[in-house]
Amino acid sequence: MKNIDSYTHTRGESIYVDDLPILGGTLFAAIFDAPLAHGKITKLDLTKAKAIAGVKHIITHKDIPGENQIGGIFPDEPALSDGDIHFRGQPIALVLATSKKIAHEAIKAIVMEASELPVIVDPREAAEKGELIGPVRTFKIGEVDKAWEQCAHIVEGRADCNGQEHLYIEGQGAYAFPVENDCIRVVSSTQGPTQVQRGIARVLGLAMHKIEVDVRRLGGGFGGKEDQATPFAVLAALGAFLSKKPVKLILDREEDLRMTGKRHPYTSDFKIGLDEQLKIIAYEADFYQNAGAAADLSPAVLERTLFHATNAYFVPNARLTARSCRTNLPPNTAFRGFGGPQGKFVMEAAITLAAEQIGVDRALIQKANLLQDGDEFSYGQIVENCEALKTWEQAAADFDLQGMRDRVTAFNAQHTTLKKGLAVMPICFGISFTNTPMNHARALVHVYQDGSVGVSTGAVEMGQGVNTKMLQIVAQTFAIAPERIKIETTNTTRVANTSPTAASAGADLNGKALQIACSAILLRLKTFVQQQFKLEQLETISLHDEWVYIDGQKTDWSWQQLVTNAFVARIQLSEKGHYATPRVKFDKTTEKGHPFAYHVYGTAITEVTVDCIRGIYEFDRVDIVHDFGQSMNKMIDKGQIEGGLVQGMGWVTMEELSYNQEGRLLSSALSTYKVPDVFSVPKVINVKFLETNHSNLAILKSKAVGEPPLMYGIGAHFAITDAIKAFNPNAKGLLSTPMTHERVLMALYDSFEQ
Ligand code: MTE
Ligand code: LUZ
Ligand code: MOS
Repeated sequence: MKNIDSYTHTRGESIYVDDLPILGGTLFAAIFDAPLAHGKITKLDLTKAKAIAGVKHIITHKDIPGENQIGGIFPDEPALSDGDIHFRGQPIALVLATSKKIAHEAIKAIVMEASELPVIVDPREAAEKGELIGPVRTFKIGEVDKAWEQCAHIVEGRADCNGQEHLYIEGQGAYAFPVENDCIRVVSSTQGPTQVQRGIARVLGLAMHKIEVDVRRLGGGFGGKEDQATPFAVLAALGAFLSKKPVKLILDREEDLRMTGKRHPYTSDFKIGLDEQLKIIAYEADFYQNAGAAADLSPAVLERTLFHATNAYFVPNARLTARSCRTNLPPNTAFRGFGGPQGKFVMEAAITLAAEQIGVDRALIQKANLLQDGDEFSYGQIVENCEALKTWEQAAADFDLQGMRDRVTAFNAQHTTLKKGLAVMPICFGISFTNTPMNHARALVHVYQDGSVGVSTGAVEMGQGVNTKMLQIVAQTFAIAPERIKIETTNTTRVANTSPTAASAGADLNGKALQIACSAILLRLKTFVQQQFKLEQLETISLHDEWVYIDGQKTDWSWQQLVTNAFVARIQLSEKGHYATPRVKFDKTTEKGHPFAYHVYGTAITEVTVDCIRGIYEFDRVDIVHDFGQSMNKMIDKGQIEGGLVQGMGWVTMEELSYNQEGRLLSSALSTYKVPDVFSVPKVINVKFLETNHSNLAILKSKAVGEPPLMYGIGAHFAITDAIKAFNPNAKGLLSTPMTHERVLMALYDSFEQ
């Protein structure tokens, strides 16, 4: 089945926040944001700005009727600065004007003076100064201190990861409408409608039921709108509440780049020990997360770094320590993988360094240590239904890994200035919010008297196809045509208390709730048929292709007839469903538990050709075997693999997020921040479906697919460094991302001897 949005997308008819018809009286908002990274405001003069014709209001923290606070995990982030500045781009004042242009003119007319304080941008410096957010977390398994004695090989090193800009096509934005009795209705580009509702209620000092949040779809979120859509929706709502007019706030690209947080950069130290058989015996890692100026989701991201720090490998003795470090950058936030990629990268770096020192192919170490059923993760969960080795072996066989390696070696022997590199990248990603209480969802189904169906869930469509999957669940349960089903907007008055659509769990959680609701209606309808046809057993009734069957025989009741008759018989045709993931639990005091419903596995093989004169490279191919379970939509799921892969490749290759020592974003436009385009994606991407049929907690056994493929992209880094080593065995600095052309060129000629 096609993505149900494909028709309106390709015709340009899909509606985003900025496409909503403008209501009369609407005011346009713009944010005056901090021009320095750390300091105290000594003067804020709004007179000149207020005098501009068309400027209606300028709102500061003093105008906030409720609490000036938008922090989620910790209350450490004001909606508007109360005098202290902690990062460049921090919102200070909100201008409301009759046009966006006038609002931006007014921003320039605001006069501010501030005393400057020292700026920290480096997480290690922050840690030294005690600038930590939340507790230091440590996951432990085995006895790492004793285990070093059993190791034949021990290597130590440092690996750094850069941040990453989300670059959703639709920027942050919201449109807020005042409603009678001090209520607010907001259309927001958010992954978390309830987060937005709660944030607005808090800042306006209102009960949550006074706030309605509505989401049609997002032009991409990638985690960037899990928490960080909230501040902008809050500001729009604040404007609407105070002005009693509709208020529209849409960030321009450069504002969005400057004001919002990104993937967390990390710097990490590692030590790994292996025995003669290349088994990993011990692993120690210390992660320093660059959290930016406020907690946002950083503590949760930090936790997931620890969960995934050993990637798809069994490590019997490990000590993994992570600190969230407060710096003067915009608060960093969720980004596809949610700290997992940063954890996995360090493990891959450690294996690479070990392979180099021992003098073996790194793939030998990787394969020798893949997880197997019965192994234990550092957090206490036991490995079940493991597909690590299966995806590896199928990838190696189907794509002829040995043949590829031989061709690369032969190519490198024949060429001096062109070198090829190869890397295998296995992944293992846990599905569930690691914060157990978030793992539940609701759905609401109305069957209308003409047999058509309206569906609401807590899932937010952001391009990942979750609405199509929701529709498939309804179509399958009722055995009716897709045309009969409409997926409504995600709205807090229809489905309350939603978790954000995140952690790749949107389809599982909301799909299961939806299945429960649909099954209840179906049972009611079947019971009605049983009574009408005077049947002994309910089990003899089934629905196929819009018809009711009894004992396999078609009746003269169509779906539509059934619904109409049931309605006349006063049968309830609406239902809600609630689903809470069973089994999951995690105890933060012991750092042990069973946090994930299940894990997703896969293996990617990446081949690259590096031009060793210029430092540029091309990806010849990426071959993937991915564990989909029983994919419920192969086209959508394949798209998720391709998109995730390329996004991950961008992170480790060309996307260079750059802040200077004053905390100013240097890569502040798309002329200086490069993302993969049609010329830089791999020339060939093969995706093979490993189909498994375990009973698991995935919706219709179709495993979550959103985030895991991003981590295949890490293979691009190690394919490039493999090629560099073929040209210059002395090359250094290969354990940090991103491998931009400049950095490749420098590595190629680093201590170059020939
Ligand atoms: N795919 C598209 N096209 N756009 C997105 O914004 N977000 C990713 C992933 N795939 C995203 C995407 C992220 S970060 C997550 S958590 C999942 O989709 C969320 O959706 P799901 O839970 O329905 O998989
Ligand atoms: N968000 C969150 C996430 O709040 N908790 C998680 O565990 C998570 N994992 C991935 C992405 N977003
Ligand atoms: Mo995705 S980072 O869980 O929004």
